[in-house]
Amino acid sequence: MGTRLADDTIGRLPAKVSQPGLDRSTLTPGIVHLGVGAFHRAHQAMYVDQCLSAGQRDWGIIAASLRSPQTRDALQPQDGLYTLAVREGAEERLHVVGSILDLLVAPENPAALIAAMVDPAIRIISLTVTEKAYLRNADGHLDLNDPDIRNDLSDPENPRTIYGFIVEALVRRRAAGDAPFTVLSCDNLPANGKTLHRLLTEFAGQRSRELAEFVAREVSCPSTMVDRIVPATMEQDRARIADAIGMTDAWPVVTEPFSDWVIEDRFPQGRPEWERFGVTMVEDVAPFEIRKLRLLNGAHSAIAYIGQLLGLKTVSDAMAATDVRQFIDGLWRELIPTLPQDKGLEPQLYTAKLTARFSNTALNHLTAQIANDGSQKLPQRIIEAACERLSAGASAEYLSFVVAAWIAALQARSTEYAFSDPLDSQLAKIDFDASDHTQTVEVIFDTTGFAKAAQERSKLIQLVANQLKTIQTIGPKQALQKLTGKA
Ligand code: CS2
Repeated sequence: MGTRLADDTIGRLPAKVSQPGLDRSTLTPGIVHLGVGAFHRAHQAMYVDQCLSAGQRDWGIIAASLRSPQTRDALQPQDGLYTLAVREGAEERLHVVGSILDLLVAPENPAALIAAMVDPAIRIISLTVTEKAYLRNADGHLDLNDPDIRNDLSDPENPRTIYGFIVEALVRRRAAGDAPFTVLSCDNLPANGKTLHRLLTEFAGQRSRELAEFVAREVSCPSTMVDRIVPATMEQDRARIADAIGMTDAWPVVTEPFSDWVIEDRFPQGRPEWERFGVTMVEDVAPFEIRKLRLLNGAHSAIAYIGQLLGLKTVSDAMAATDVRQFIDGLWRELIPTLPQDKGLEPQLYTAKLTARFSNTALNHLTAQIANDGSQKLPQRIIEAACERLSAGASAEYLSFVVAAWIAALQARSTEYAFSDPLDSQLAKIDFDASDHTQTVEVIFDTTGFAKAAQERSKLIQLVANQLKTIQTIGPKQALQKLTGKA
């Protein structure tokens, strides 16, 4: 084994690799982060790294995984250090991030994670756990039938879910006379803070009414819009980065130059001075969030499912295909009028930038990666906008095509699933080959809860069924051309 990135080797990094300008032994934790995936490490951990380097030394991160030990195993021997590779075209800028001070693996030792969260020095619990970890049922409420939620209610000292950990830590802080931490969801959910606050309150209400009232009243959950494209790290990235830094890094992270973070400024226990490093602190994040969820994430999902159907491996491959590119322009034409007006959102400028970001060939962002968890993503990215348009008497051809492409891509998956969905076991029971497309789509809407309470539900089902029929009859490429040819 050659040299490995760590505190005692960091001094040997070549000058072209930037690194935290600080003595890490003087840092103390102020944040516990749940979900230590690549996204957290390319985004929030980078902003905190800048704050620490600027002397805000008490905001270090204790990063916990709620599932696998992989990240801890890779980063603990490196003292939490890792390389962030910012790539565009032939250019790659390397920076070693030093804001993660410790790593925990919740299933191995839930008590250690609770203890970390109870420490009064911790003032923020942040989360990137993906949509599915919010464990909502088809009605959008907390899924009380979920076995992990049931576990957390019957055995609060050994939780498994975000709710179990957060609420147990809040109970203990309260008993010790310590103020609650702020809970900051950094996931792509609509009104993520508000939604998390409601679900936390529902969970607490299962323990006692009084606890629910306490959570509702005392726990601040600011909403936030997070934006940075972070593909999964590949073997070739590890090899290239090791070469460039002259030592091994078991888990570097690759990302794009663009990064954006808009946060509602409600942190009763304080926060890092993020605004010094390009973060926008606002009163209401909703307009920024809806623009991003629909224009960026909605287009991403479209590219993912169409890409899967057409055998296009990466987002930039898809953007280079004229039909797909035209489709995305058409999708944006449907989505833009659904955004709040007069908020300075500049959707034309925004989509022009997205076109450039999606076309970044250095990212190798796999369509299969984005295709995961469609049942959790499509409501806020596509379905809600489709219903709004239908209710206003407008067309929703592109939007309904995305849902049909998802269904067709689910059907086209081989047994070794290229992508997965938390509802896979229920989706597997559906007969995708049934001749009655409307019925198939209806069952899928029932299973996922899509458009459950919307008046436009049956209209949308009909549109999706028509698109699905076209895709199945003439093939995805022709179906796409038929649609974009009309525009
Ligand atoms: C993507 C997002 O995988 C996905 O669902 O749409 O992870 C996307 O890359 C980020 O939200 C960009 O900020």
